[in-house]
Amino acid sequence: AAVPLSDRIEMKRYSLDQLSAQQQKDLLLRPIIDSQEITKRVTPIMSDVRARGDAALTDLTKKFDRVELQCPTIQAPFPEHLMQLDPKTKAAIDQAYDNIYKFHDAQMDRETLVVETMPGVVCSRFARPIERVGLYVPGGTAVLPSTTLMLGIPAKVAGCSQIVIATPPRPDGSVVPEVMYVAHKVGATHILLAGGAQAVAAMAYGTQTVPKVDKICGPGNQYVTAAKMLAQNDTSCLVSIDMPAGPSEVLVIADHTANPTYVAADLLSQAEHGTDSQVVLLAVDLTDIQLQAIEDQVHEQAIRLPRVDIIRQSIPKSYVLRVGSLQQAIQFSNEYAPEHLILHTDNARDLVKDINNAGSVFVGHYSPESMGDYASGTNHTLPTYGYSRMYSGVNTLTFIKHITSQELTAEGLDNLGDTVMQLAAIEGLDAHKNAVAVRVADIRK
Ligand code: HSO
Ligand code: ZN
Repeated sequence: AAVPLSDRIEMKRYSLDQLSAQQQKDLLLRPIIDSQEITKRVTPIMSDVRARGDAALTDLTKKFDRVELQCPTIQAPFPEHLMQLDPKTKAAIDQAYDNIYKFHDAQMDRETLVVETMPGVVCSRFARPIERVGLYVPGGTAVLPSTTLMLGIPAKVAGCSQIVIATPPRPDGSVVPEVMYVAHKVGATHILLAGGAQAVAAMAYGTQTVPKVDKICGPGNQYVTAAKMLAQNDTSCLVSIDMPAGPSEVLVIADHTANPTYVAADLLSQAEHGTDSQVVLLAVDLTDIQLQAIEDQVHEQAIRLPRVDIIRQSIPKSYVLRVGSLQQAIQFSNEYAPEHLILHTDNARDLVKDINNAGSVFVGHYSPESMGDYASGTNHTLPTYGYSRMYSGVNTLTFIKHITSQELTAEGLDNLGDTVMQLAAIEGLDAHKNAVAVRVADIRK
């Protein structure tokens, strides 16, 4: 049946060859975030938690989440009756866990790197876990046990000894049982029942019941992101973060081999995340009829989705860009630097070598983003907002740092001593030079 045009859920349409250079650049931009305004609101929240600890946390949770808690934290071992799941859900979580664990475990570098740069000069590098980490699992419009998996598994694999999982409480003050089950599986030590900037502050500064952490990871809204950035800049709490975060995004490249139903389904799976989700379709040399088929599918599928109201806002902000060739598509995609890139093209695998910027790539017609979002093994905490230019998604390295070491023999010191003394002299740092000289004098006696 024909749908009234006014109600049609439609992306904007552009053609690359009809856009000026400036217009093309504008399409690469993400919505501007007014960070000053957000910082203004987040700063007092963080100061309050820092000053009053748990008391501030319970007050803020009452104010923002309308939940009254006796205590904001639950310590492991978590009560089993709070993680009861139906068998199908449990089996699904267990399978996802196994795949994600397998892929992240394989990323571990457990060997010490040892290089003898010169005879008697041995340099090494070895990994150590970041001891205490805070994982932020958003609440909001969706329950996210998957994010608990994506953050918790690499932290566990890396060997972090203290894992705090922060998540907003449900209206009755309880933890989502799926999140509790995953927290148990990944060996979390604490669950912090709080969201927003107050949760970040609690983990950054520590409270009476929340241990202070060394690194805070995980996606969140603008307040959470601002709080993470503020904490990272505050040397008094000495905490780092995984990456800056913006709204979730997908860029889809589709050529004539693309199945319109699949393409539309993938676009909508991203568009349903939030009203600010970014969805881009690059239509490679598609006829009007082929493009129309995708757009029809977007509308037809969207109106049947429970989250259609979110999609009604995110899809009209999104766009289709018609391009003449695959090379143009890849070039645009590399400049856009999407969080997710899905390739609905012939021989999609051959394109991967040309992709330089993307959080995660979904290759070919049978690789929807949903698989990576939940269970294939890759991580879904990925750089957004164009940050895939320089950031990786969460992985085991997120929870590890490397230490280097060196050991020189007398022969090594003798071999390299003159070079170091020369360089120290050039820098006018005589104490440096002497540290070598006093030893070399003995060796060369
Ligand atoms: N696509 C989201 C992750 C997610 N999807 C969680 C479903 N649940 C951001 O990468
Ligand atoms: Zn998703």
